Amino acid sequence: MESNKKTWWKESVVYQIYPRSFCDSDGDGIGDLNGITEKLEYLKELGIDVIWLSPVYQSPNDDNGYDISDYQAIMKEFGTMEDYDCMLQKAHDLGIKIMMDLVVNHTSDEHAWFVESRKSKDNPYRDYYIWREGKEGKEPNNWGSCFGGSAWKYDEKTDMYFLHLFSQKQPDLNWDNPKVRQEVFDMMNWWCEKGIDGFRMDVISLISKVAELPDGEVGKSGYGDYSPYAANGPHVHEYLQEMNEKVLSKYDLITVGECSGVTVEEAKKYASSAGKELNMVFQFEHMDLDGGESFKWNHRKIRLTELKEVMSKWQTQLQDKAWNSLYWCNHDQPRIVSRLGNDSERYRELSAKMLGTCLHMMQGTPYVYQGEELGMTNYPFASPKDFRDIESINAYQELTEKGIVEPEEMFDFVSYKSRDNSRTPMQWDDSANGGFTTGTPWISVNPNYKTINAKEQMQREDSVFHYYKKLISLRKSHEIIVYGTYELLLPEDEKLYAYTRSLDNEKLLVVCNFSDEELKYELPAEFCGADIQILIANYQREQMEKNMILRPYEAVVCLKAQ
Ligand code: TEU
Repeated sequence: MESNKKTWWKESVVYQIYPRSFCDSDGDGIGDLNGITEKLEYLKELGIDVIWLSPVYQSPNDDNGYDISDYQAIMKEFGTMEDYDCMLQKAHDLGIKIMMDLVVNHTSDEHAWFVESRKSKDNPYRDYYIWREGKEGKEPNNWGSCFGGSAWKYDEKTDMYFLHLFSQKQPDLNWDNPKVRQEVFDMMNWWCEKGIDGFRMDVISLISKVAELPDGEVGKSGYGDYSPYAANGPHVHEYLQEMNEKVLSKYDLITVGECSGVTVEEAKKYASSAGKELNMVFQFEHMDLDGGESFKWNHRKIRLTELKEVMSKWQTQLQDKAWNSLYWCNHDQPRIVSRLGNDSERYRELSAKMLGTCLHMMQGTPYVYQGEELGMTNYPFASPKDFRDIESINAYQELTEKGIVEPEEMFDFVSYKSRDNSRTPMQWDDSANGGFTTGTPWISVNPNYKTINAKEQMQREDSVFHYYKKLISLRKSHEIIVYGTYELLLPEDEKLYAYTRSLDNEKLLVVCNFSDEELKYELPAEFCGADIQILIANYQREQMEKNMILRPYEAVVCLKAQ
């Protein structure tokens, strides 16, 4: 059956690198390509198959590289194209594939296309972007941008506005223009010819907007919501099928589309097993569970029952129809051990391992974000001046100035959810700056690097690092972890996440205690026999018992071969 087809990208584990914060080889305080090359052996040791590289292209860095001014050049701070080629070659020599970040919903306003586009109404590049006349001296519609304020910017030169769903320096490309699509496809082919192995597609669900650009429902910020008219828009599948035909289908690639606002039904189209668009999507439903009235800004904790419901929906409804991606972390999310686990000294490692277990035993392609394999934590921000991220800075300013949230409370919210939490430098060892740089880091290193760092964890058998290494290798030795069918147990339990996976004559049981309490757990009868093998556990555990006591944040996985 086509839908159950076995492929390498279903069996792979992906590791995301945020180059700015990974490893600095030249002491300028900013991570770079040579730094990545130096650390490839570390990743080999961890056992990952693919690196997703956040953008390394030329960029004025309004949004740390997600604002690209030249898709075929390397950002100066990161090195040169020769450095890139070296990194790619060495990765390939080690058997590691490279997945590039493709940011084509928008460019930088410093991209040559936009520089031309804004010159005049009849410039050949005018229609590369989305320009509109104002309405009665105001913006063309009420849409708010993701990073605060209006999604429109007035341009005096031609007395018109351009659309930017993200920052003012990230104008949206007009995908309805066939020339834009062709330019993007040519650029993608150029990278493929270089030998790269895949693409992670930034906000690809937003590329097709409803032509009339209608006003959206007004939220707390005072701006209208663009998503009903831009997310999973009218031609998105058509454009991706064209991309598949003109680029993707010609190479053996791994592709994942970042799809904010994607539903299971939409995902079945983007990532259908028929293979006409992408391999998989990043959905946001589990990450949005602790969202609130003012977007993501609050310190609500995710309820386990809700999390189980969402995860299980994706696991069961994509079965045989499409393929899942699995992630807790990326460069836009706070650290998972501080969010869903417990980052106290006592429970940090246990809960980090438990969370890794819960995710890595599911069906889909797992993504590990740099430092997740060490159980890295959120950053202890001391003042709003510590924020570096455009989203955090703008949100703090806008919501406090408008009196929507009190400054003290907003500081708490942003500290908890800021994207900067994941962007603090990778903690390599206990030397100055965690071994990330010999210079001054562009963003402060988390002071806990003296105890939480790669060097210490590589030397210690019971570390989070070694646990992740084992999770990754189990996936290689047990097909059931990749392909087994998922079934949730005890959906109403507020503290325990238990599920099974089944494949042919095998069955896997995954039990995770999400609380700091001891829990009683009655083992399903079929896992009570003597033939049960424990595959991995985060505490010492010799055997499964009928009446189990699960210790705080305990995780255990066992296998029954019939
Ligand atoms: O993120 C898109 C996206 O959905 C984010 O706006 C997300 O909602 C937000 O970061 C959560 O706080 C992608 C990139 O991953 C992000 O880093 C970029 O800033 C953004 O696109 C614009 O390119």
